[in-house]
Amino acid sequence: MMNRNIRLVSDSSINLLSFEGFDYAAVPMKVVAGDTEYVDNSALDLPAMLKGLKEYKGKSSTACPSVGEWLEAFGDADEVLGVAITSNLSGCYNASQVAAKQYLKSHPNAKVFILDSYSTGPEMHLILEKYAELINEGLSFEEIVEAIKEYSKKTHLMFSLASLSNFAKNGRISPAVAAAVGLLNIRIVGKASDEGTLEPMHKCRGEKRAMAQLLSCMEAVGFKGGKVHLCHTYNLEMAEKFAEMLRQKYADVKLTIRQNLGLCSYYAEEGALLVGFEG
Ligand code: X90
Repeated sequence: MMNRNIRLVSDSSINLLSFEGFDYAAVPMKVVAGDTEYVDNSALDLPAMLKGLKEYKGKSSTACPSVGEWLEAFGDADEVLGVAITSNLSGCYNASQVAAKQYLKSHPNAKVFILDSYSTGPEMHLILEKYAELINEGLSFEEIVEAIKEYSKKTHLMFSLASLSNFAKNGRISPAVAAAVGLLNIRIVGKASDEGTLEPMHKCRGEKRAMAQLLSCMEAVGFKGGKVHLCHTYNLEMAEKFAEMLRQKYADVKLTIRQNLGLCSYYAEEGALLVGFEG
């Protein structure tokens, strides 16, 4: 079989800087506090970013990758397959689409497909792994695109967050929703909605209750074990406890635990647990 020149791409909200066995590039998001720009790539010093944000008194914000950064990530590949953070919370996907059009002008024989995940973080990781599987099965570009669209209907993102303050400050949830959180020891358990926005489902007192609620919400959308990716922001303890809960109930569960990178750490904030899973 002819060796295909395929590049997998994503943005840094996927929380993966490398992807074993594949030619892969992640375009970096940015977190901005005054004159300081934190670029969400392998050089980011996450503890320094969180410390800097705590000390910064002004309004911090984020920025998505530019068209040029996407183009750079496409490299010189014949086939570009990717996944981007929800277009309803970020301009990232739009930039990828503009980049795709430009890329095809300079590479008329190439093919580019970037999926709008309507989600982020560990659900995007599941999508990336599915691309890898489909490529390894030897499917054509067009077959992969169809299969990935189908697969993404079965994947989910749920989370437990201790604060929604950066979401609110940046106008990415309504003030009414934000006002309902921020109380001591209250966790919001929610999901990425079908439209790719943050949808709170429950307010829980303490992590233990949040974890029980998370699991029952997962089961309500058809979770029966299988692949799960957990991403946390300085809360390895909760991630490990939740992993143990899943293993106790579902012997066949296949879990990974990783730390959120810059963008997800900024919005999900400290203590967060994000769960990507198949329904
Ligand atoms: O373009 C930009 O500046 C980036 C904006 C990103 C906004 C959303 C980040 C979400 C990070 C937080 C927890 C899960 C929420 C899921 C909602 C789909 C992760």
